[in-house]
Order: sequence, then structure tokens, then C-alpha cells
Amino acid sequence: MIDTVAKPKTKTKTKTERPRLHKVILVNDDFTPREFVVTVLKAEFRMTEDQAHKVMITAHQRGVCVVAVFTKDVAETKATRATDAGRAKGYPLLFTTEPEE
Ligand code: TYC
Repeated sequence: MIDTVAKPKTKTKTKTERPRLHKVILVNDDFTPREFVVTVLKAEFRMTEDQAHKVMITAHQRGVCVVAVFTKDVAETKATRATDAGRAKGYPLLFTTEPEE
């Protein structure tokens, strides 16, 4: 009798999920000059004057505004760099991040 060894029949399912995106959020404060907020938005997020002005005004009026979405690492790096740009000038300018639903 010939012994047969059953090979385990396993299939590897490759399930590729898109990385969850994270929002960068601009938070209003009473001290950072409007024009400086616009300058930081243009420099760090590659926005036009017009786009940056709209985002700044929205945060100014509503308290917060979503700037853009990125992968987690990129969102955190950009939020930190933009916040540091304000701190370097002595402003309390704040950018935060949160995962998208
Ligand atoms: N509120 C600030 C002012 O009146 C301007 C400002 C707008 C600051 C948006 C932060 O996220 C901000 N000078």
C-alpha cells in the first residue's frame, strides 16, 4: 500500500485595504494674525491664496476647519510642521489630526 500524505490545502487570501486617511484640522485662536495663518497654509499645504484664505476664514468663524486628508504619517508630520511654524513666531496656532470615519 502506498502511503499518501495529504498536503494541507490552504489558500492565502490577499486582502488589500486602503489605508485609513487622517484629517488635518486647523483650530482657531484669538492671537495668530490672519495673514500668517494664510502663509502657513500656502507653504505647508500647497494651497493658493484663495484656498488658504477660505480655510482660514472658516476656522476663524466656526472654530475649526478641515484643511486636507492624508495618510496618518503625512497628516501628523504636516500638522506638526505647521504648528511649529506658528510657535517659532510665538503664536498659539494649532493644527491637529483625526482619523476619517
Ligand atoms: N482668529 C485669528 C484673528 O482674528 C485668525 C485665525 C484664524 C487664527 C484661523 C487661527 O486657525 C486660525 N487674528
